[in-house]
Amino acid sequence: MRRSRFIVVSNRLPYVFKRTARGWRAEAGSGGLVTALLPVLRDRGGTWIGWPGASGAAREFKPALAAAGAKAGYTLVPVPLTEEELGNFYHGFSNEVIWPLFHDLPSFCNFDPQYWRSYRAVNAKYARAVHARASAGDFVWVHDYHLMTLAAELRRLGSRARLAFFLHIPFPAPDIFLKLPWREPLLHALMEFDLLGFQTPRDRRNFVACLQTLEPGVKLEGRGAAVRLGTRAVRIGAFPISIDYNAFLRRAAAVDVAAKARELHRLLPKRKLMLGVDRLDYTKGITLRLKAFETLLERYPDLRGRVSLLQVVVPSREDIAQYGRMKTEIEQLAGRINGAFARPGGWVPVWYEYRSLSRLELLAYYRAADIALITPLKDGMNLVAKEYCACSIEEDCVLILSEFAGAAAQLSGGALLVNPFDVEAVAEAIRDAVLMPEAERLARMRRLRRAVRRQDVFWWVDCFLRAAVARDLRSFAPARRAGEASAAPAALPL
Ligand code: ADQ
Repeated sequence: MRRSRFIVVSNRLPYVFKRTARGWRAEAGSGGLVTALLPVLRDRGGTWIGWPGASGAAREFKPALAAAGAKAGYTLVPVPLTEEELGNFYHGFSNEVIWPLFHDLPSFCNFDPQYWRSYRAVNAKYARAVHARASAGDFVWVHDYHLMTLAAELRRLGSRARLAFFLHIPFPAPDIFLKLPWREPLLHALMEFDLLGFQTPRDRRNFVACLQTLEPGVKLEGRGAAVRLGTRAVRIGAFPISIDYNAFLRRAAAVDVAAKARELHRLLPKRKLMLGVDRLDYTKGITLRLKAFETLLERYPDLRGRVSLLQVVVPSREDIAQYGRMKTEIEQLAGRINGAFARPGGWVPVWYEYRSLSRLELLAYYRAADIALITPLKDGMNLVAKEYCACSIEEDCVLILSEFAGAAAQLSGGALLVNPFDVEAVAEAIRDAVLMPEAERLARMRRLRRAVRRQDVFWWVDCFLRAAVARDLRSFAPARRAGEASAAPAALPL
């Protein structure tokens, strides 16, 4: 009997393509998803389908893709996108409709009907690429909000592959979701997958509530492990994504990272360092965070000089006007706070950096930070929070985390949870963190690190793939303890 194929589909391929004098060159991406799926793809072989991230015809990328695939041990298949498709499908529907709507910001949405038509058409394009490679019984794992109608397009083509989907961003409550002009076709398209994975139980519940609102005939089965609509039963579950804890730990312990962390403390001496690291995005709550810090300094003069906020903003989606405006607002706020409180030749309250850090720098910042201030208005998970815990080797530090980050569900035992909209409460939490006794800091961070270690990214892949093959969704208890080699997924009868 032929072994089933394992196919991953995401908007982008896990490689960054660079044009050189001798044609395109592929550089491996470094995201959590790549790290998590690599052992599975390497051990059992497979295919990753996605946009190569650069404009150009498929044949131009062929040599670079073949070389990268041969080295990685799996096949890479490009889906080329035209400039128009990128405008309407990627920047348009994905990032001007779904991204703000699913992060509870409907007023930021641009519900242009052309965007929806392009989204459907581009999903159909991805579907053709998948269908050419996936036969009946093959396992196709689709990632994220760019590809929510992919299964519907595949079924239209007659696909009998097993189709699973994981949503990396939150799923909104009915009040928000119902604003989407294409709410029914989108939900129906999602129901064409065999398994739907969400980050948290709340996202899963929201999806079910939206379905129940629009389709009163929907039924829950297996104590909520599946939803049935007519003849279709779809498994649903919450699978919190995570990081490669051991890899972060190992790398953060390296001599060069430690030296860089010490250098940071030398540059910003005799104070607590409080770190914020975010992509430039309105969902990350950066301006409210700055206002909370300003409130702290206004309220508690004795804390002036004792804590600095090191805010790193990683450039992202700069070509969208909203993002440009937000960047200006962040810079003005940082300037206002420094203008009001900085002392000549001495303490500067906000150290602001707008750039992409190298891996070494990022880890050194994590290691150096006494406090991490992570206050997204809404976030699917937030891997920065987990990375910070993994890198906090001395365990003598504090995580302040938004209750609206998916990670809060797992990290509530050790983090100081805050409502990011409540600037006064965030200011109080910063004060608590600065003044927290050492014993409490250590106890909290130990709990946090245990939680991240136990449920690392390999555990996440295990759980998801087990749910895909389990007869009963409730039976897929995580089989592996953290730290063990991730051989299990490859052994699954996918
Ligand atoms: P993001 O919105 O990108 O991800 P996040 O989960 O925090 O947010 O991941 C950011 C990643 O970028 C981290 O892995 C981090 O190491 C990296 N990074 C951060 N700062 C960097 C810097 N200065 N230079 C280079 N790299 C940097 C989306 C969802 C999240 C969800 C993830 C995964 O929005 O909610 O957690 O997918 O599912």
